[in-house]
Amino acid sequence: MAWDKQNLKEVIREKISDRKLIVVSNREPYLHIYSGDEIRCVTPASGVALALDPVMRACEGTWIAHGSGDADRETVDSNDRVKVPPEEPTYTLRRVWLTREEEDGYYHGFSNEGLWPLCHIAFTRPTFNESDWNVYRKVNEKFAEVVINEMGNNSGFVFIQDYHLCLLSRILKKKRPDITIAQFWHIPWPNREAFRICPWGEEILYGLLGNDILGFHIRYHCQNFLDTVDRTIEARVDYERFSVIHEGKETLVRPFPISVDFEKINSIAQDTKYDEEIKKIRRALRLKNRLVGVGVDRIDYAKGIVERFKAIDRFFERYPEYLGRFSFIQLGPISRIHIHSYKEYNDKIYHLMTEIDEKYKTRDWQPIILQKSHFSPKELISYYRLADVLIVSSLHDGMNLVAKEFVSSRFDNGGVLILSRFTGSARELSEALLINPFATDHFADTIKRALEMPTEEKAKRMEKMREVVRENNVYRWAGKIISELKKLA
Ligand code: GDG
Repeated sequence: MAWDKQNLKEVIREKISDRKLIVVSNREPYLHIYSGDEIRCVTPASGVALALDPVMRACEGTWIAHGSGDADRETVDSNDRVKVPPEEPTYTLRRVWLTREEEDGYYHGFSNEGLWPLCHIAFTRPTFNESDWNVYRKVNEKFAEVVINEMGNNSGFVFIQDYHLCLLSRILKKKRPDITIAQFWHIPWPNREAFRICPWGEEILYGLLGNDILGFHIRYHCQNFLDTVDRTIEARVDYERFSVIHEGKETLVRPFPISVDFEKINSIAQDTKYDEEIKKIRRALRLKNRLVGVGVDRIDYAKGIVERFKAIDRFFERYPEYLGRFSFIQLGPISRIHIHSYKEYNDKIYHLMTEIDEKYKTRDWQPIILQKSHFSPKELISYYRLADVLIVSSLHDGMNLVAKEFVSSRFDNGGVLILSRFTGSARELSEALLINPFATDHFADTIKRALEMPTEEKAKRMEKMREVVRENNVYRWAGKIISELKKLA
């Protein structure tokens, strides 16, 4: 079956609409913010919100998340609830309030300074503070109380997002063994040697085993999780069924590769207004008729932006005939800037770009153009369409949606994707030019190969990748998880 928004809704109505569905995530799908004296409702550009929004609309469920907009408190009722989406209120958003200390310890601290680097093999050392861990535990308990409260006397399903809420399923199962719980882990699960350094590794594993289903993007991460459990705690790992049995309860461990809304991006990208937009960008950035490379990433060390710039430098050293003929545009919002390692990385990127620029630039040409701001999804499509080559060079990435967005927007079958082997996407997009971001010379040669690829080869590769993303779209991801959950209820 080809999945789309409509049949996802039907599957939900048929399978789970008789029971309550609660989604829990750190980030909320709708934020209220002040814009002068006015309050505006905005949606963070996240693939997860996009996939789960139709699910929530179809079953009129409840989404529980940290209320982080500065006008969020102004827009909820006395039970901290607000109906969303604003244009057609169908489901409930229940906001959880966190103090500055809670946000620091749980979000910036344990989640992003501890778990994020622990799970990404990116050679950035995790920081583990006992005080952050204690706050992380308390915040997970706080979320659990709100879930229990929202579930009331209903029986139902809970779908938890990501690494911010490792302990939630176990707390919930103790209080309400009747509810069926799934969690999706959006980042990689490392090998057991890497995981061993976490001082609270056992608690985290026990915490996750409260789930009935635990999903990762790829089978390899499932395998790593099973191995970690096998070597760390007292539990039975069943490698045949891909499951763990602990205290008589089974957790199924399954791959669900996340994706994007292919049809939506594909149809937006065909709007003729983009031809004008692309011309405008070419003029504004003085690109003339030069070949263009594009990168789109949150500024994060796991995305391998430094390695990408080094490869571009090597490319110009080796192939000076491209000086003045190729420019690389790096786009992306600054992220997690409160954290020292991110601030440092941000400075490093800027200095490296300046160094490379100084080395090669001419009066009317820059080798690397860095634009560290937030672009609208439509602006991103202009850049995807403009690119002769799109580069994703993550050192480690659960999936990487940028690669799939690029492929979805290239209805012209043009453009070449250079993709790191260490992304989940590389498993599906095997027609991309795969690279190891640490192998600078090969990476540099791959840029040359991409720029010189014959049109027919480009089209063949792109067509195949587009078929893969068209079929394995984000509605399929959500539909598969919902179908598995229903089997257990
Ligand atoms: C985690 C995992 C996994 C980027 N800049 C702008 C912008 N973006 C959008 C992209 C894309 C999204 O952000 C980034 O998605 P990724 O998949 O690349 O990465 P993470 O944020 O690290 O997400 C990752 C993902 O979860 C889903 O499971 O794939 O592996 O690390 O959609 O387009 N969007 C807008 N302006 C920007 O400037 N609007």
